[in-house]
Amino acid sequence: MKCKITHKPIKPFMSFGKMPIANGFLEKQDFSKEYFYNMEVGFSEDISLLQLNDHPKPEVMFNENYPFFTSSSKHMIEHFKSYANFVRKYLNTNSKLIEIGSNDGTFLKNFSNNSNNIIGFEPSKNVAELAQKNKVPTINSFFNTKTIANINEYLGNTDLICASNVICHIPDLNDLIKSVDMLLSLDGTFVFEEPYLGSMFDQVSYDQIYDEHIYVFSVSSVSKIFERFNLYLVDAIPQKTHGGSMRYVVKRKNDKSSQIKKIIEEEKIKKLDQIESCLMFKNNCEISKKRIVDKINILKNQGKSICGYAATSKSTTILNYCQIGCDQIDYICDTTSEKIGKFSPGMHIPIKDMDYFRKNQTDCIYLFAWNHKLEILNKEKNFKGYWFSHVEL
Ligand code: DWN
Repeated sequence: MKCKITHKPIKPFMSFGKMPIANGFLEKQDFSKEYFYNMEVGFSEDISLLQLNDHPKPEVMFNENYPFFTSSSKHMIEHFKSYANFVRKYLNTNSKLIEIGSNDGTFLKNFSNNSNNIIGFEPSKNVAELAQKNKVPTINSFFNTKTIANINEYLGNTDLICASNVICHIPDLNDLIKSVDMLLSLDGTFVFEEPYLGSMFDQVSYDQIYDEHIYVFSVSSVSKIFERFNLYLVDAIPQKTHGGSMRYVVKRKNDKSSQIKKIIEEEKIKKLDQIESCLMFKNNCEISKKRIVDKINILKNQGKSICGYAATSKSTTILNYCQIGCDQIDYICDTTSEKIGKFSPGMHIPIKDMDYFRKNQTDCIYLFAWNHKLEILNKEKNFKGYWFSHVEL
């Protein structure tokens, strides 16, 4: 495999086996034509970046049927309000603002009184249409050097570009950074949040790795990547979202906060910038897999019934890597109408609505949306069964 940024050869350090499209929820009649790829990960020591080898084309993942809407979590709506308040300091009254991968407009809605100067780019048609319905100016396309040519007035004139859980989805990071460079004003700021490599390693939350997540970033990797383009990571602020994320602040001037230097030092101590930490992670994934498979087998041998809660993208990695299917899990409940009535990618577990969950309660629940545990356990406090997950709840 080749590093997607430097194009130098790197060796995969781990394979998760055959994987389907993480959000490819499907009907029974489509089982036989389901798409699979070999999910391998490698690490480029030059830029300290964990990355997928093979993955489906973006158009196969993000299209008119994309089944994830940011507003499906109340907690995330609140998070985006506070994120919007954080970035206001980079804007003045006439500033232009772009969001990359703006989904249903949850973040940009917080700037609705400035809607002449804001634009979201969202490649999934159904999701973009929902944002447009919510009166958030949205261009239904991928964000790249070609598509930004259509917003001439933003070139070199954009004070703020934001993204959340999106940059790791973009295969051609070189083109992405060129696009950011073409748009940003002289004192412009690029702020983005992504699941953090350090948190993934600490929790062994390997389900953060799937087709859409081509990269898992650290402060060291982001700093090295942007420097190649004369752009500089000037701040990094840890976030609690998605089981541990990092907010990155990038500017043209290299004026690093003391926090960055501290985090980079900590990453060096933990060897997050070297392959050693990946090899330890690989070992921990194998232990975690054995532990969860054994746990489920014990529950089943005791005659317990199990359902899954939230048909997350992440659950596709867990279910397929651990080969957990309908013999173990009766169904997965979820709030998303695009998933309900279909089957989970690869392992084909039926997806049911929340009404079904209330009427068909099982003894145990596998919480696949462990990253939303406070919100979900609070909402479901009447359910007296046993909650578990592969990460500590
Ligand atoms: O990066 C990504 C993140 C931000 O969102 C994308 N690649 C896709 C998606 O990943 P995910 O599916 O793992 O995200 P979540 O937010 O962990 O889970 C969302 C799913 O969980 C939706 O199908 C809705 C469901 N859900 C639910 O059924 N009840 C979520 C909550 C909070 C609930 O209460």
